[in-house]
Amino acid sequence: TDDGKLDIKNEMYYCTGLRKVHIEIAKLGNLNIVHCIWYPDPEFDIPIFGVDIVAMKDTVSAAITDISPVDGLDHEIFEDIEYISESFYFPHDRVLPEWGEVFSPYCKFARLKTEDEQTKFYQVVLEYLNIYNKNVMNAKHSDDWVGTMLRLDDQCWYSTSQMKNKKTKAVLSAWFSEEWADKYISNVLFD
Ligand code: BLA
Repeated sequence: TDDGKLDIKNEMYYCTGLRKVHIEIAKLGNLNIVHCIWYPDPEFDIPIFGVDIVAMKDTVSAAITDISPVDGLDHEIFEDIEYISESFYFPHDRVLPEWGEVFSPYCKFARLKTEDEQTKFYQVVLEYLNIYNKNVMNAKHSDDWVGTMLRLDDQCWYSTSQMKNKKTKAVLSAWFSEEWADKYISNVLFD
């Protein structure tokens, strides 16, 4: 809007191995939000990459990043990020809600109070992304339809779990109709 209270930008891409690369930058009143999910093509053995940052003025109340499994944790990528995960410590770690069991054990979820903590979060995202990108580059198309079905199933589970986060809808329906918010959540954010 012209008064600068509401601003939502969406970018979407795709490439071999990824069916949807989505980044959203939103300003909803006092809230600044970065929402980002990279959804794999289930015919490739690639997990889901995600970041969410929710900030009010200078404080980041929620910063979360993860490489989330689509067919269990038995994938070489998790060996690589375990090492990275252990090298980052956030002083104001937050506890995941129950639906957060979709995330991997290497999910980082924290409140960021200082610029130092923000820089560290930026670094962990970058390191996760470097590993993730290598995995996408090297991934081969799989003819194993059973594996494809399992990975598709877990992508659905990821999205339905994310939809259990009442905070997403609460924020959107403060600015849009409930019907619009529901459609946006199920078609754009977590399809
Ligand atoms: C939390 N998500 C939140 C919060 C808000 C939103 C307002 C509460 C902040 C807080 O607890 O401090 C809202 N997030 C949004 C909105 C959009 C958004 C409106 O992206 C988009 C328009 N959420 C995601 C993704 C992840 C995610 C991609 O969209 C993870 C990869 C996670 N958000 C997530 C989690 C919480 C959260 C785990 C905390 C929920 C809780 O503590 O109950």
